[in-house]
Amino acid sequence: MQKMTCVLATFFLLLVSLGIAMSQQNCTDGTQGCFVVKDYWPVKTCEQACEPEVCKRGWGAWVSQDVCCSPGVAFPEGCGKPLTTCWVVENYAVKTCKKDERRCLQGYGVWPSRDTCCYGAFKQNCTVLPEATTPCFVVDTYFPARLCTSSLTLCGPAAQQAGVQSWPSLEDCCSPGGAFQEGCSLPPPTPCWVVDSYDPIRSCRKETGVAACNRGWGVYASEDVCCSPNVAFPDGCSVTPNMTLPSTSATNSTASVNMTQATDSNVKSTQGP
Ligand SMILES: *[C@@H]1O[C@H](CO)[C@@H](O)[C@H](O)[C@H]1NC(C)=O
Ligand SMILES: *[C@@H]1O[C@H](CO)[C@@H](O)[C@H](O)[C@H]1NC(C)=O
Ligand SMILES: *[C@@H]1O[C@H](CO)[C@@H](O)[C@H](O)[C@H]1NC(C)=O
Ligand SMILES: *[C@@H]1O[C@H](CO)[C@@H](O)[C@H](O)[C@H]1NC(C)=O
Ligand SMILES: CC(=O)N[C@H]1CO[C@H](CO)[C@@H](O)[C@@H]1O
Repeated sequence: MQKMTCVLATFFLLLVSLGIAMSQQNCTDGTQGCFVVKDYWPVKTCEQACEPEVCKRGWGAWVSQDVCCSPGVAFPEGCGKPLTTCWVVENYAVKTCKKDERRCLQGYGVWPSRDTCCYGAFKQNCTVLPEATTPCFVVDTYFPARLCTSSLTLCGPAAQQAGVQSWPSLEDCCSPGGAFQEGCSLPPPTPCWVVDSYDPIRSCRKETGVAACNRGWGVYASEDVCCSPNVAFPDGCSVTPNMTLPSTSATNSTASVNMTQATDSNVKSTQGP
């Protein structure tokens, strides 16, 4: 019986480790490559690298994701996990917090629950304000976009006494000299485009995460913008957006891309937000 359990356990372990191995892409040379620091901020993460010059450089490269992410290896406290629910201060004057998943990657002033936000920011529970019947409009975010939002809790006399500024309409809140000197700005687009890889191919990919699109850096409104020279890369993407994976060259897995320069002169080079 014990032997049976042991065999089963071994089999299970094998399946699990196989599952873990399978979830990792092999490099083109068939190995797992190595694992290196991806991000220090706001969330500490590791990622796979395949380039021999990276894996053989003798520092900052580890054999597996688990090793790279262990406490004391790449980071003193190990890899971090991005928050999935995020609470931020709604208003400092009246001491309120609100849930806002756009801010999960902001990296500061973000808490995983209402209580941690209230006690973290104000050292006491948040104020509960009576709700108004008609909404007013208040500052939503300053960064990465200047936005107003409607509120039912920040309109009443208690909020006004605490110094909260509110406007009767979105237009009033957003017009220059309203909530912001320059007026509101456009919200970060979602989905957005971000750098997919730097090397060996410079490319951008679509990102649908609302938190990633609102992180305030390295986020572009379209693939054309992301791939234009001097936006994400000094020379632009290696492959022009419309010419990705022509079916004839897809048979070579080690695709050496023979379209090094995005030569479009009419690519819109409007800066991303
Ligand atoms: C990855 O490489 C390992 C050996 O290093 C091999 O056993 C496995 O089949 C490969 N996986 C894929 C998906 O190619
Ligand atoms: C803080 O206030 C909220 C709402 O009134 C309540 O649900 C929560 O339990 C309070 N937290 C603590 C730690 O008392
Ligand atoms: C090229 O891209 C534009 C917009 O990104 C798209 O409308 C068009 O259909 C694409 N053309 C081809 C041939 O894929
Ligand atoms: C790229 O394509 C051109 C012609 O289109 C060819 O002459 C050249 O040898 C190619 N370069 C590589 C590295 O395949
Ligand atoms: C660029 C490249 O790797 N070309 C290779 C594509 O695959 C054929 C055989 O399938 C090779 O002969 C080419 O050298």
